[in-house]
Amino acid sequence: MIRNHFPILILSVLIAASCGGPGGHGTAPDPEPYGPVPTEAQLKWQRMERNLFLHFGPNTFSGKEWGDGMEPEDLFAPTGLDCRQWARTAAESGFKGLILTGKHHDGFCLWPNPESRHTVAQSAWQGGHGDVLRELSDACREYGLSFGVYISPWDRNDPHYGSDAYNDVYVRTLQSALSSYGPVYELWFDGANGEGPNGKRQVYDWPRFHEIVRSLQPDAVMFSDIGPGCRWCGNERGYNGRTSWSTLSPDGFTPGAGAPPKDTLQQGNVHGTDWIPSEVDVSIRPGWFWKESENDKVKTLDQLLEIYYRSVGRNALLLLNVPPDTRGRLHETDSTRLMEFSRALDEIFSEDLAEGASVKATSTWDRSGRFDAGNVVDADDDSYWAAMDGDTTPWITLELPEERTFNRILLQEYLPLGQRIASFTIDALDGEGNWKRIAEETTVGYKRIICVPEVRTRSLRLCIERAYAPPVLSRIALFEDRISPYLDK
Ligand code: FUL
Repeated sequence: MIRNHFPILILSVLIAASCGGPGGHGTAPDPEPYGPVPTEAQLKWQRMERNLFLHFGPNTFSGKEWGDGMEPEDLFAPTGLDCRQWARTAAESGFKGLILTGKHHDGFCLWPNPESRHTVAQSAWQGGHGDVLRELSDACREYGLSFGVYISPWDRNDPHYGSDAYNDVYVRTLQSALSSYGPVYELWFDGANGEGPNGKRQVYDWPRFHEIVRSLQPDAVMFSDIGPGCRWCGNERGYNGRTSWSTLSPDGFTPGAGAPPKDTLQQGNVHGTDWIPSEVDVSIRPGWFWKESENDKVKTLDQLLEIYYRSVGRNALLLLNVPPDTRGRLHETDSTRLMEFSRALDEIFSEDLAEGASVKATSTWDRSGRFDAGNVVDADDDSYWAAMDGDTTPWITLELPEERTFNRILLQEYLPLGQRIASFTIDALDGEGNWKRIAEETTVGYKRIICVPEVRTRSLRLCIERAYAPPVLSRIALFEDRISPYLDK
């Protein structure tokens, strides 16, 4: 057997020797992943970038943020529920998925959950035959959107809350919500864990909850403070850490009161054991639920753009809450703002000013051409530049076809190989031929948009100052934002 392989072995040794082997010459084995990497589902999730959150339920009608679970079921009485309007608005404004509060802390279920006596089935709405999960999941399919659901573990109505029996009830509740409405892209586990109707608190059986989700919806990304699919960004004001690792070490922590400190959630753990990227959840209004009194407090376009730069532009996914009103429609002010937001993003990011640039790097993985520096300016997410094996401080230079003006620099690491870059600088060549520092930052990740004052130049240089493995970048792009005054500070 060995003898049969001998000539092939000699041949490959000869080829490798003549090409120079790994390290910038000839062809080398493809770059290996570094550290934890995303699953296919996490990668797909991250590429969605912007999703909508919909807080809807009895609180919409009572004006409360947290219902106490004692509200009569008839309180839930939308006068003209139109989930197709939610989905149409989301699709037209560039959002890819929707997450509905199927059950908030009051325990009221927006679908006829057989485990509960506090649901749409006990209400007079649609004669007790209504089902918001059904209507929304159908609308999502119609508009090509992904459907997700929030099912609060904290339940202020369920009489079993505070005993082992509640974990069984909750598992069967998940089972009911996850088996009847088609694919679910994200399951939202809220960390709040207050008292139930009898004053007791619940010890949640997280491993069981995860297991049932995995068995029924293997591609659903599970959100909680600490994952396992994606993590909370540590605040509800709409920003991720300026340094943001998609890795986290969740061992020894629990969602809720036992979660890691807020700055850890914002920044992740540089050498975290698991791939658990950050999700930024924030409301377009002061509260999570719709209130008449907040119709004039909808966030401005500038505020939304700032949130975009501090979430998507900082290696996180943006989950923007836009709560339906008592009709069961997105309010006109909110839907108009979403359209303005989407038009502004289209305008800002429509013209990539790095197009046509000639790109050179101080090192390249090999000479196969597959990992060349030019890959950072093509439109293909799956092509990337890789620096030479062992080189963790390469530079890459962009020579533009002519002088161009921009104030946004977009970088993307090629995530299937893990997150590697820990710090970098960017310089631009000024009129006198001097390199001027325009940015000094830390992580990149899925997407990093650096917001700088206007720069006019023909040449730009990105220097990787620190990386844990040779950098792999899939994109460098330049844009001019004439709408948002936001600058990184
Ligand atoms: C929190 C909840 O207590 C709020 O009501 C809201 O659902 C927010 C998204 O998460 O933990």
